[in-house]
Amino acid sequence: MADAKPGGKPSKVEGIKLASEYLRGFIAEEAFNDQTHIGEDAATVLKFHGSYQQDDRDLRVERKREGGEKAYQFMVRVRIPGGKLTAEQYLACDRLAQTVGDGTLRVTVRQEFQLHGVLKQDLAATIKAINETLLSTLAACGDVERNVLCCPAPLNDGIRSALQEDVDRFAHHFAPRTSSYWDIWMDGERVNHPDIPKPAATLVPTIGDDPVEPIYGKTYLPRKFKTAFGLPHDNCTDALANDLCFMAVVEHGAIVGYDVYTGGGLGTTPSAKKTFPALAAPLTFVKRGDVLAIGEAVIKVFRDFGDRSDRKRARLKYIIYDWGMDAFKRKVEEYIGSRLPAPRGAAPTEVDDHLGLHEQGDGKLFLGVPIENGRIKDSGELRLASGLRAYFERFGAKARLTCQQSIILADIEPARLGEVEALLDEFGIARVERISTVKRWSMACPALPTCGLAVTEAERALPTLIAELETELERLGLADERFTVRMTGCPNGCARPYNADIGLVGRSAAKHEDGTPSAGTYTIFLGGSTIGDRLNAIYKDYVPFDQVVSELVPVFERFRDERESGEAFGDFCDRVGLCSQTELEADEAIVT
Ligand code: SRM
Ligand code: SF4
Repeated sequence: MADAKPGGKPSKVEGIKLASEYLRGFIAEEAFNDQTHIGEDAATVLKFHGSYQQDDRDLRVERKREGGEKAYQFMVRVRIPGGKLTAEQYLACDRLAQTVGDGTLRVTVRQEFQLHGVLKQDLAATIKAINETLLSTLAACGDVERNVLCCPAPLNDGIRSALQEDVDRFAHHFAPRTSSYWDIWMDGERVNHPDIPKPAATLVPTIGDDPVEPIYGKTYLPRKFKTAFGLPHDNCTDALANDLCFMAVVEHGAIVGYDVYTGGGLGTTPSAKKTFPALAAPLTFVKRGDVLAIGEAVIKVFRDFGDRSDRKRARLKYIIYDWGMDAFKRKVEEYIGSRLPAPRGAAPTEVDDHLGLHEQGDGKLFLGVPIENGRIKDSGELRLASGLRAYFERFGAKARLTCQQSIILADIEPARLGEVEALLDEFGIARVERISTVKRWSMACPALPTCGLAVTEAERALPTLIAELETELERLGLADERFTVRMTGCPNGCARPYNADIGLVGRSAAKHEDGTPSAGTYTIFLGGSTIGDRLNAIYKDYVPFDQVVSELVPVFERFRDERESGEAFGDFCDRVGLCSQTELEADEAIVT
């Protein structure tokens, strides 16, 4: 099988990529006219530039009734390798959120910011302003290497800085090299950007390589491609959920190389039995100096053998499933030109969300501040957006975004800690000690009203569910148990529900008896792990939102009564085999 290229007519998206002439076409014509929205082809290309065309789904019915068009708006994703930010960059993103966005900034599970609600007339100025602060939106979305994940803890332990160095090199190397991004949004001016490679003209492509995009070629990759760098003792990047994972091999306090894992990916379409979530599996070991070479080989195999006719099956995991890991490894060896050694056995053993106060190891402190579902906004007493703005304005220190949708305030001088604490208190910002364990380890994707693929609520519904869980867990004496609860508005898996202890995946849109929309029904998955190294399985399907907690309570009771000493919730569910179903019944989910 290893030489088989998937046949079939290339999908429509392949035609659009080719016709776009290195991501230039369609957008250049449509981004600057006075329409409120752009056509489908332009919207496809725009993703590579870091923006999705969306509409406010809360307004759909009303707009239709009034005979108007949809309330079009754009989501703009800011690419931030390893989630590293300066105060100026934070403030620039915040300013955009307040002036052209919907007043909120969204920290994503991949250490990026999303702006929501940007109108088309403001799109170009928004992208320009992001670049002027030396961040970018290029390749935050699209069929390319996405934002590269790194442990964000600003620890001077000799490990984190080496990891971040490798992540920066990797992100830089695999960023697209077309000049169209600069031509369209920056009047051709290429910002001296730390994360963006040199112009294609200065590269020397090897024979057969595309002159403009030596790694990707004219049609880029068959689908998105995700990479994470992880640490076995701190798998905070949830690295095995990625197409490509570099799991550090640490010896005598230093990274000597990485075990390379391939084939992770969580998206699934219940109507297509051929799709499934998967965790990455070990491929080989590489020294630090060889991460780009192995990355290129894996990405080029994906480029050349990924399914370009069926986007539902166009991820790397399906090549590996179809060929088997041995055949895949032989193909990667062919591309890299040498035999690959066996992996060294580095695997996740723990996870740290980096919340709370910690010493950095250089005399300074960092404070991980929880952000519920990643949404930075002012809401009643909790004035998170105003508080973080005031913090960055006053202290001017660096920050990091975590893969658990939270933020780390770095480089705090111990002498000013009291001042920092007082400022956060003034704005009602709770530290991790003041939130419940279940809230701390929960995440939801944005879902309604912005996500065009959502079938149910997630981010707007999870707080209600967490409040109910808090009450029940307290009653059962389980309030201190650590387990992950992750909720999504459809099966695409954005908040990584399939390797969580408890995954709640939007199943069908539901209505109240009076016809108004309700939060919908969910599939409950149980038995993943907090460290992200095991997939869960289906416990119950089509559970109405208001019955989710009552379905979970008997499981918590069994856990309390039957667990082995020290056993974690997900491990218990996995051991006792609570889940009988492994597949969802066919129901349509949408991929783009
Ligand atoms: Fe995702 C699509 C939000 C991480 C799997 N994802 C989308 C879109 C862009 C909807 C769309 O295509 O129209 C969502 C935008 C909603 C909105 O209104 O903002 C969206 N995904 C998110 C974010 C914001 C969720 C979050 O709560 O943080 C995450 C952005 C990460 C980033 O900064 O780049 C996000 N998405 C993920 C992850 C988790 C991860 O990468 O660690 C996954 C599962 C891992 C994987 O890729 O398999 C994920 N998103 C998907 C899929 C399914 C892909 C597949 O292979 O089938 C889609 C659908 C698609 O691509 O067509 C999707
Ligand atoms: Fe949208 Fe589904 Fe992703 Fe949630 S999981 S953001 S609903 S695509």
